[in-house]
Amino acid sequence: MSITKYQGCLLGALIGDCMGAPFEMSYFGRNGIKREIILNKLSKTLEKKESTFGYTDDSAMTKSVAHSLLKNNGFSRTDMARRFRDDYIKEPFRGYGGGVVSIFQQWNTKEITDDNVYLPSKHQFDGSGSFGNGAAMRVAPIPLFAKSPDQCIEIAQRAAQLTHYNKHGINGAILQALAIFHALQSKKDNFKVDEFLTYLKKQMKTIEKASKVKIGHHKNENENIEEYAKSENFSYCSQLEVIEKLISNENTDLKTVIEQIGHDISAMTAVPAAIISFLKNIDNGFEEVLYYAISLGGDTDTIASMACAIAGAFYGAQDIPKLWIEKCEDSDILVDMGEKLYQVHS
Ligand code: R7I
Ligand code: MG
Ligand code: MG
Ligand code: MG
Repeated sequence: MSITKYQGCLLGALIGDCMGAPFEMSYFGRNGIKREIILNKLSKTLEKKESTFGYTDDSAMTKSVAHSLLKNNGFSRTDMARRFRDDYIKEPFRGYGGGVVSIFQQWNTKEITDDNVYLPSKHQFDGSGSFGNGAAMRVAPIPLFAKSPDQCIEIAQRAAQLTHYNKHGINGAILQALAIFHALQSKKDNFKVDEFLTYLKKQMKTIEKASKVKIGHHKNENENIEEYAKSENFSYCSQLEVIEKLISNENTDLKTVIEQIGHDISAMTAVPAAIISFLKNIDNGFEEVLYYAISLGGDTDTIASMACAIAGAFYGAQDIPKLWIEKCEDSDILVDMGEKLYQVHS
């Protein structure tokens, strides 16, 4: 594996977040966002010398995960939690999810220990845990650090549970981690979409066999987040089957993808939306993955971040436009972290 795949993955996560954020939630329609609108809005920042794209919670937490893994040479639940909390306190304006902030506040009332660190996340949403996409959105450094799929699954699960104790919140993070792990190992010239999906389905089948999930009936201010009710019967395996079906027809339009997969702040819709954005554009390159992910609308920063993290791990940093990298806040830090995560394996 080359270093540029590691750097490409983290740069992808950053760029998707930074360039997707200007569209987040503003176009929640079921028809997606038109390409001209996306190009037009992005070009304003890309063309103006002094303008840059700032990142949101997605990248803030991705950086915390990477720092923590590198510093501890592995997963430390207390260290990662402290970094999440401290980074939030330093920069609370990054657009964090509505529920997760209360976990940071609880961690701030007493010392975080091995015994108490998981308590706040277990109590979220009336004890059902959060199924927001926040554990998946920050997972990219884990598959870069892991030496095997099993280690990747194990760390993704424990890291997710710090804030998302819901089965779907956790399993969404595992699925995103495995998609990156597989993309990192893959070669551009012999990648097979069906093998990728078969691999993910096989892994998720085992993982999803675990305990039943309870869904809390938390009232949402945003009425457009419509997918939650479906979640009693939900499985990632069935989402992967829908992806397989949608991919097999070249003419599948945006509206159908949005209707059948979803695009909101739940892990259940956002992770599959990211995976289909990558797969549908596998022959078109990194830039097209970003445009497609944004065009789905909804939770654009997170879907684009996750799609581009997979794409960056697949293509490598050399396939990402230099200007895009330069325009995104702290891209030099992500490049450096990619190098350090690469060195873990040498
Ligand atoms: O998952 P999380 O970190 O949010 C990430 C999202 C990304 O789009 C970021 O870009 C940022 O904008 O936020 O934060 P959580 O607060 O755990 O979950 C996000 C939202 O999902 C919550 O505020 C709830 O609206 C919803 N949600 C639930 N609703 C009902 N019942 C999560 N879990 C539940 C639930 O069990
Ligand atoms: Mg965000
Ligand atoms: Mg947000
Ligand atoms: Mg988001």
